[in-house]
Amino acid sequence: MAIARKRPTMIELQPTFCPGCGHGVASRLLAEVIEEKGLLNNFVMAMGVGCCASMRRHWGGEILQCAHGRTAAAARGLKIGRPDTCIVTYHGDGDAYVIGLQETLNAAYTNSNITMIVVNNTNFAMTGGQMSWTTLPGQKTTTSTGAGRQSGVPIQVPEMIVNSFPDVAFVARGSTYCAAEINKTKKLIQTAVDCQIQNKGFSLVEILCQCPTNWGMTTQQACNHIRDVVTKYYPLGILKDVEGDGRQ
Ligand SMILES: Cc1ncc(C[n+]2csc(CCOP(=O)(O)OP(=O)(O)O)c2C)c(N)n1
Ligand code: SF4
Repeated sequence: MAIARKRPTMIELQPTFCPGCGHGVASRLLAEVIEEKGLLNNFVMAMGVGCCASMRRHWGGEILQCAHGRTAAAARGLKIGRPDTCIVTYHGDGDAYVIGLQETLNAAYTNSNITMIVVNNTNFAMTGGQMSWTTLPGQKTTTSTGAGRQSGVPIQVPEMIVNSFPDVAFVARGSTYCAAEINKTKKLIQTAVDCQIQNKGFSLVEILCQCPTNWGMTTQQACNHIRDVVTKYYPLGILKDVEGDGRQ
């Protein structure tokens, strides 16, 4: 028998992501974690520009809509002004790792006490599926047609952060491709938010999400693609936990 899960308070209306999109799952996990931790009235989402921006229509919590790529910098400023408020960025890989790479690295470099949630769907989805620095070798996009991406390597920002800035509190990668990984990803978000509440410093959870629309796949094909292909380039798991191993 299916178990009905209560809709999180912050998701006030039906989301308008494409059917099967991983954003719907990732953002719901964040909404569940914030509510379960009793932070509903002490939380601001610093939102990037991308498909996430459609959340302004259905998300009932406080949102700071940031300029494209400036999300981590805006979140840092917000945290300085409201140090007791839980500040979480929510954006895509284009926002956080391409146009906003400097802002993201600077937040990690300064070990800012914010949490970043980055949806990695290996393309600039909202603008029609252009190639991103996260695009896989051979992946076809609207700007890498024919044989697909032929040069460059997919950028691994979480790995870059833990290798460059070892003081950060928590960095991990999850996915929305199946129920088991969704449950694990929720625990990653819980831990990241805990780090911020306990003033332990910078935390980031990258979430590999399906984009059936721009990948030209069904939802099931897109989920299988993450499991079989995308995770080979972006391994799942915890890359850094200030508390050491064994917390999850
Ligand atoms: C300064 C600026 N440059 C470019 C754009 C156009 N733009 C809007 S969203 C977007 C890409 C979003 O991709 P991503 O952050 O990966 O999020 P996704 O839509 O894939 O979830 C781009 C290039 C913009 N709005 N502002
Ligand atoms: S274009 Fe892709 S990322 Fe954007 S809402 Fe649709 S499926 Fe989701």
